[in-house]
Amino acid sequence: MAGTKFAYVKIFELPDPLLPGTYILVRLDGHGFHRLSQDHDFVKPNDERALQLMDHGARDVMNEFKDIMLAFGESDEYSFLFRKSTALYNRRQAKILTTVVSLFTSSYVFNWPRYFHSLSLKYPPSFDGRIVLYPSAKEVRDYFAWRQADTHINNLYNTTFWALVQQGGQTTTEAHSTLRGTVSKQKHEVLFSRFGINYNDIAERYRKGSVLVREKLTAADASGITERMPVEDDDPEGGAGGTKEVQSEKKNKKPKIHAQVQLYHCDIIEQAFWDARPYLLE
Ligand SMILES: Nc1nc2c(ncn2[C@@H]2O[C@H](COP(=O)(O)OP(=O)(O)OP(=O)(O)O)[C@@H](O)[C@H]2O)c(=O)[nH]1
Ligand SMILES: [Mg+2]
Repeated sequence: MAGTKFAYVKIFELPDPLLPGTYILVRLDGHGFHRLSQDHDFVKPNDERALQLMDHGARDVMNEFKDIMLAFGESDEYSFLFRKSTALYNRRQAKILTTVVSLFTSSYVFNWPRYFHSLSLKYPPSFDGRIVLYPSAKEVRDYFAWRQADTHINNLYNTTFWALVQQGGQTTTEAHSTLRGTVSKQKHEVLFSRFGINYNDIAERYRKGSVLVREKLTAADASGITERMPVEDDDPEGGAGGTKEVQSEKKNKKPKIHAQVQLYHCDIIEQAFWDARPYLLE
């Protein structure tokens, strides 16, 4: 079609490159999930099926885009961190954002029956998305700390709120007013003294959210891992080029390293998580 008198309209399509050498963070969030969760009888405060479906979508995204090093999910949102040197789609903003969000959404719909079985989707869900660029590792770490702190605050509130309603017989209005102005310690006390619930005994998935990490593992490491969803191996690391003999010599010397996407529900605010994985921010 090139060369037609209509082709000039192409000049209205402007480039939208993302600044080089910065961390690309994509965050998506379920659109209208307050209603969707009610319409599909999500368990309150946390629906294991819904959270696992979110994790599945995020894993599909990470298996497709190998430059995503880390993802964090809670409730109806997921954040993805690309390595700062990524050249994906020449760092075109719209292309990266729309492809990530649409792949996640189609995975959510595609895999829905795997988690919700005979409970069918009543209408098509959608997710919004945004890209934020971060200049240094500090902002990236603080971003993930912010999201995990949010998970904690929301989950403590929701757990106490629904205990008051479901076990304490309060109306939702009463539960809201019971909790108004309370600090975290008071919510812990309500949970323990009224309902015998020790907040720290609640599943880590709910307290800490989901952390998907592209881990570098030796075969020995990998065999010791117990919590794992079905994964695809990334391309094994190792030098390309050189003769076959040189390559096989290398293989004999170095343990074979695989990058695999692992799911954790661990602390990512503390230094230890990042110290153990310096490559995430390199
Ligand atoms: N019962 C239940 N509800 C959930 C769960 N996860 C998410 N939700 C619902 O999803 C909402 C997500 O919050 P928001 O993203 O602020 O609300 P939203 O309705 O999606 O609004 P927009 O994102 O602005 O479109 C929560 O407020 C809950 O109502 C879950 O595991 N169980
Ligand atoms: Mg939402």
